[in-house]
Formats: sequence, structure tokens, C-alpha cells
Amino acid sequence: MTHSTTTGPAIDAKVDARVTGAHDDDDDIDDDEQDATNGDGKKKKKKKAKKKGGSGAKVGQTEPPRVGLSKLFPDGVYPEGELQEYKDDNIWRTTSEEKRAAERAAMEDPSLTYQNIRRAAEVHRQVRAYARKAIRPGMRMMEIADLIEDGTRALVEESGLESGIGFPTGLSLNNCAAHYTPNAGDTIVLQKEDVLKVDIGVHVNGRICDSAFTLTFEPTYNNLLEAVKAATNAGIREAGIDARLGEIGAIIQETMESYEVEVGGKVLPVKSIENLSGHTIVPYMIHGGDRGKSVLLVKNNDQTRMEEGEYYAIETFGSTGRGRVVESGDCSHYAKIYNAPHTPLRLQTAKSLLKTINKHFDTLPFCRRYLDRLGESKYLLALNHLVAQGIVQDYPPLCDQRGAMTAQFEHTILLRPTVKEVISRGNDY
Ligand code: HZT
Ligand code: MN
Ligand code: MN
Repeated sequence: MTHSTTTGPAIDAKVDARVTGAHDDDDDIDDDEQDATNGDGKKKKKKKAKKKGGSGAKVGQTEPPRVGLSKLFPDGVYPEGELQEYKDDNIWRTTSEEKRAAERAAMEDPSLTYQNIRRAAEVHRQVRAYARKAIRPGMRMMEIADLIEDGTRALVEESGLESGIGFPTGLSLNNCAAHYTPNAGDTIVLQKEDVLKVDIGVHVNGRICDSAFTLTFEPTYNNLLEAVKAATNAGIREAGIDARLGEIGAIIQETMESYEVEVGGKVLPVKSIENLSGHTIVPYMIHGGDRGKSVLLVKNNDQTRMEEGEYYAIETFGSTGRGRVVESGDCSHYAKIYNAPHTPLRLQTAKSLLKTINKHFDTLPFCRRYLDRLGESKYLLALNHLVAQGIVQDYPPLCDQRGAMTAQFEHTILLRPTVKEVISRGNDY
């Protein structure tokens, strides 16, 4: 395999990658990146060293990305995400000696340290930068999934349950908003008219970075994307210790629904999808399990408050359709249910499959492709049995009505004692 290098020697990598990390909002870097990659796809070698202090992303990384992050960050210190001050009532936290002490404690305790999630987030930024460049109409969905997941496995230095993919790569198209990834035999080819949601999960020691963006190849849906990006950012801004979940939903909806989009000469309102939500994340569990909290995308009466130390995936979905999803199509995503009942399994194939799941995924979501690559075959009956027994949860694709278009943007945030950290923020979204 030939990997062209985007940059100079790896020795420069640490400094440069950090420059381009989380909160570099130099706009002309984005333009620069585009110039370097549009066209025939051959122009991969771009001199970056010259542009001081803003050489664009992933210096020291290859294309496709294959350099493990420990090579780029030998001291094990990963870039902080975007820091946002808590709002009005909570601004005292910034200077509170008690809260600063809590922060120090968190930084010292290896089980609580933020380095795990920051490493996952840096992998996310580097993988998605490549995904954005490489994904083109004409590609099969399977190729797209592999391109992303091969990158994630390499950069996170996949190792058992210590580091790896956080959940199956979501590649939902058009009216489908979430939880589609190809199964073996899938023949779908990406079209230039498609609206593709790219939802990537990376974990380090169970700390999952859950972040997603939307790709289009025609300008028609630019406003839809702007609406959803703005709604997600409004949700992030509103989030904070003691913030009420219902109020965050209201602001998300207000922001989202202040946009409209013109499609084929018709003006359509953008609707917040009313039955999708953001969620807490706890180690090895993409949604906070029994005590999980959800952040709806519409105004509601949930008085539950966010709390110090929580991790949230703040994600919003906009739609040109009804703004409601239903389960539709073949299922690809699954996850073991935390606290599943101890059901004795009579079906030997199900017992054996459960062993595989326990060993390779524990409670992390997985998809059929991941079972295929582990050498499992003809497992569908067993898998369906585990679902029927309440041991595994299935997560079928979630789609709005035919003809509707949906978009998503998502970030993982951490409610630190003194400050809100938008872990997955990049110079792209
Ligand atoms: C479930 C299965 C997966 C969590 C949200 C989500 C992608 O809709 C409580 C609130 C991956 C993730 C999830 F394989 N879901 N974020 N990114 N999907 S969810 C949910 O099931 S549970 C939202
Ligand atoms: Mn996601
Ligand atoms: Mn999520």
C-alpha cells in the first residue's frame, strides 16, 4: 500500500497537530485544505511547512491516515477541546477555589483524566478531515465505511477493549437520519444528490467521542445544513451544570425552525426531528444506561438538570419532512443491554455469539460487519435470538418520510467543574 505523506517529518508532528487541533478557527485554513484536494484526487502532496502557525490539519499524518496518535503526541498530552464559560448563574465556577480543586483532582486521578476523551477526539478530527476529502459520489457505502473505520483503528491504535471504534459508523442517507451502516452485500452507491450523515465513534478506555456532520455535493441543502449546525451550537451554548433539559430542547427548536430551505422552487420549513435526541455518555455506554438523560430537539417540560462531571452528546437533526422518524430497513446496529437478565441460553449458537460480543464489544455498539470481520458467519438467527431474549438491543435505521431530507451535527461535551469543554470541536464544525 502506498501512503503519501502530507507533511514533513514526524518530528514536527506534535507541534503542528496541536496547532491545528480543537479550536483553530482560522478560516483560510479550510479554503487551503479544499484547494489541495479538489480535482483528480492525485494532488496529495502539499507543502505545508511554509505557512507558519497554521499549516492545516494533520501534519505528520498520512493520507489515508495511518499514523497512530501516540506517535504524534509522544508525551500523551492531547489538545483540549473548545472551552466555553458557563453562563450567567454559573460563571462563579470559573474562579471558585472549590471547583478548581475538583478540577485538579479530576486531572490527577487516572480513571477520571480527560486525556482519554481528548485522544479519542483528536482521532475523530483527523479521521473526519480525511473522510470529508475522500468521500465522493460513486463510492459504495461499504468503501466509505472501511475508509473511515480503517483510519479510526489505526489512529486510535485499536487494542482489545482499551481503545477502538466507539460505535458503528453511521452513514445514513437522505430521509434516513441515523443508524444506517452497510451490512455485507449492500450495493448502495453514494449519489451526488444525496445528503449523507457521517456519524463517527472513537473510544479510549471506554470514553466515547460521539460526533457527526453532514455531507452534500450540491448547494441545494446548504440552508438545511446551516440550520442544523446552528441548532447544535445553540444547544451546546445552552448546556451547562444545572441547565434544564427541556429548555435546551426549546432553544434547539427555536434555532432550527428559524430556517427554511428552497428545493426545486418550493420553500420548505426546516423542522427539528421530535423523536430523536442527544444523550449522556458513560464509560463503554453510548447512552447513559439506566440513569441516562436525553436532550430532545423540541420544547418540552423535562425539568431534569445537567450535572457536574457529565458527558453529553449534543446532537440535532433537521428535516424537510414531517420531523418524525420511524424504524425502517434492515438493522445493522446492535449493543448488549447493560444489566441484561441472566437468561440461560439453550441455543448454542447464541451462547457462542454472546461470548464473542462480550469479548470484543462488551456494551459498546457493534454492527454485523464487525462480526463478519471476526470470522463469525451465519449468526443472524443467534443474533435475533439475543435480541428476542432481551440481552442485545437492536437499533434499526431511523427515517423520516420518503422524499424528506435530514441533516445532523453532533458534538461531545464535558461539563467540567470550572468550564464546559466541547471535546470534539474542530476547524470544520
Ligand atoms: C445507539 C446505538 C448506536 C445512541 C444516539 C446516537 C448515533 O438514538 C438515548 C438518546 C450508536 C448510538 C446510539 F450504535 N443513539 N448518537 N450517535 N446514534 S440513540 C439515543 O439510540 S439513546 C439517543
Ligand atoms: Mn453520533
Ligand atoms: Mn449521539
